[in-house]
Amino acid sequence: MQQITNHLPTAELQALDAAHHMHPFSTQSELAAKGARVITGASGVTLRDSEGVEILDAMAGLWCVNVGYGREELAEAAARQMRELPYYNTFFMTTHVPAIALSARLAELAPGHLNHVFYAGSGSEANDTNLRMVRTYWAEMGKPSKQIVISRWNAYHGSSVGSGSLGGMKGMHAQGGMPIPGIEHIDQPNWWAEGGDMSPEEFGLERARQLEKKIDELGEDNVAAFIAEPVQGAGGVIVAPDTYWPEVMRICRERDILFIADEVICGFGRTGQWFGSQTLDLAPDIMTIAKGLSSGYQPIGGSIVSDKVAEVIGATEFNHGYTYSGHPVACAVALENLRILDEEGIVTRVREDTGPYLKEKFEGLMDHPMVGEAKIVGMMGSIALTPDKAARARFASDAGTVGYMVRERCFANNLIMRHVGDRMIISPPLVISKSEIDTLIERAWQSLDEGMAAVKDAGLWTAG
Ligand code: PXG
Repeated sequence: MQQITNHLPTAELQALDAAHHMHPFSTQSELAAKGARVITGASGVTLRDSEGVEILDAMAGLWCVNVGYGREELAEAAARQMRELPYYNTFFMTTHVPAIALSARLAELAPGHLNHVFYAGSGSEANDTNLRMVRTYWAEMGKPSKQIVISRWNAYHGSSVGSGSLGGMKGMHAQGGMPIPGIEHIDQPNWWAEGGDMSPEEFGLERARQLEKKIDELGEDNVAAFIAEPVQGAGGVIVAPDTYWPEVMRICRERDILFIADEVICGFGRTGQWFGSQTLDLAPDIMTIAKGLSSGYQPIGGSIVSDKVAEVIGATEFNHGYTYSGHPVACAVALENLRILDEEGIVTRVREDTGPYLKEKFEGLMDHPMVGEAKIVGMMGSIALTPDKAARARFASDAGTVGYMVRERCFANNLIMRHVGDRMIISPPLVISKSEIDTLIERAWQSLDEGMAAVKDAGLWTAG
């Protein structure tokens, strides 16, 4: 068998990758022709590729490496736990110390009434758990007709059949028989793109009241829950107008439906508090967690469940669980990650120091002629690209054409900044320093300049 190491030439690694590795959310033939970028190492906020190039990772991997790359303590925690107890399950009346300790710590960190954790291996699995849990809750409450879950278009809740159905990505729904029955979608609170002549405040109320209308249309007796990300992440970092969430909370309360806050991106300091629900003053019955829970060092997700729901679910046998629910190594790493976030004051620093600094610099991108709006909460932000700021115009080309061109310039300038359609998004490691923030903004500005020139050269600088 061939030894495959970092020392092979990049082209050889790329050829092997294209021949045998099927990539998520990719067009394999395109990737094979172009060659994937091979990442070989990382430290802090910086990635290194197989050509020795250093790249500022303003996406924290996939929104998850909150404490940054290269933390020895996390490697140690994993090694220690692997030696002591590499695996045991939490089925059949057994438990182990890492799962106990992590659950107790999460109950301390989560808002008051959320004290119970059901583990999964990922955010997708956790949302599958949630779908079954809220339906089981209402069945056990003697209201078995309350089965429908309402979500939002353009939401991302995962890629399994259940969680992908909960999500509102039409491109995903077009493949493989999604959405499954019993899931309904309402519009997202994206004022810049969809607000028309309404003020942001009016628009926020209009979008929130779509939830009320949808519940009325379906009948309150048929609706189990509403699921939403506090700040929509993969949908383009969409921050709702201030009027939106208080109205949504009123509706959930009055209509007696459960609220699931998907904190997979917003959790663990991303918004400047432990959870996005705290930043936005939400009252979830269940929170979905993953990503920043372990800073991505181990695959782990879960649901933090309220006393109210846990009591009802706990009275019956919940026929659900995964081999890796509460995996001891993942739990040990997550616990150590939470210690680092806490003891090093990382969450507080995002809220009080580096977050406000990033906000000021990031909002400065509004001075660029191609940027129509800049939105940022803690350390997740987005800018809308436009050929005409005053009109909040979109480009005439297919959504994503211009965004992709700017992203290519970011790549060339050693900055990982993604595009979602024609919005550019960032979500850097929470440990990013002020001077690294300066570098991020400089590279972003340069990429916008170059991207704008490329768009004009291609004859695409027209409003649609
Ligand atoms: N909920 C939210 C809010 C997410 O962002 C999931 C659930 C699913 O988690 P897992 O661990 O199953 O991936 C996510 C994941 C992107 C991108 O392109 C975002 C995610 C995953 C993959 C790509 O921004 N978010």
